Amino acid sequence: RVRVRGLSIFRPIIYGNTATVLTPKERESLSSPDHTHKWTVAVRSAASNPNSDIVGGADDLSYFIKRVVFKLHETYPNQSRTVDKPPFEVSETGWGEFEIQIRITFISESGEKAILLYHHLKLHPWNATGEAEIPPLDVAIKYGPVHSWQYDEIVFNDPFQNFLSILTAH
Ligand code: SLL
Repeated sequence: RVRVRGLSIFRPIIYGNTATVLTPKERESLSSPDHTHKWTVAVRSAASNPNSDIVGGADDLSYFIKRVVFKLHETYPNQSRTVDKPPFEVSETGWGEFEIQIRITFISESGEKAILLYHHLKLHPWNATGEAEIPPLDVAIKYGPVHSWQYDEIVFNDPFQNFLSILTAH
């Protein structure tokens, strides 16, 4: 296997979460009555796909990502959630914010080590004063969904020739 020395190639991603307050009906249907929010944590492409009407996020990362493992808070059953195909995301309900560990494993052709990202699951809206005060649920509902996303670039230095071909062919 031949490396292309001196070359760097990157793929833009976004990772983070959206969260919504559960409606009283939704709370009733749960086995955990203390849960207040539903949320989705995800890793998506930040590149827009020219073949799609949807800009950003519509792109499939599985041509170079083999697996994403989301490690949730220990209060969750099956704390480590493995996702082997897109969309690389986990949806859950809960009551609290916590740090999510995101491990991204690349296709074997890459010869690359897995990378670790950390995302603070955000449930509560930021207020204008920047105070970390949790609003009452009826107020939070009026704010609407909370979005917390980060842009990042996965950089591959001196990539293997065949991995480079896979990346650029896409
Ligand atoms: C906090 N340090 O105290 C954080 C921990 C844990 C959140 C938050 C659900 C667990 C379940 C859940 O929301 N855990 O499945 O019951 O705020």
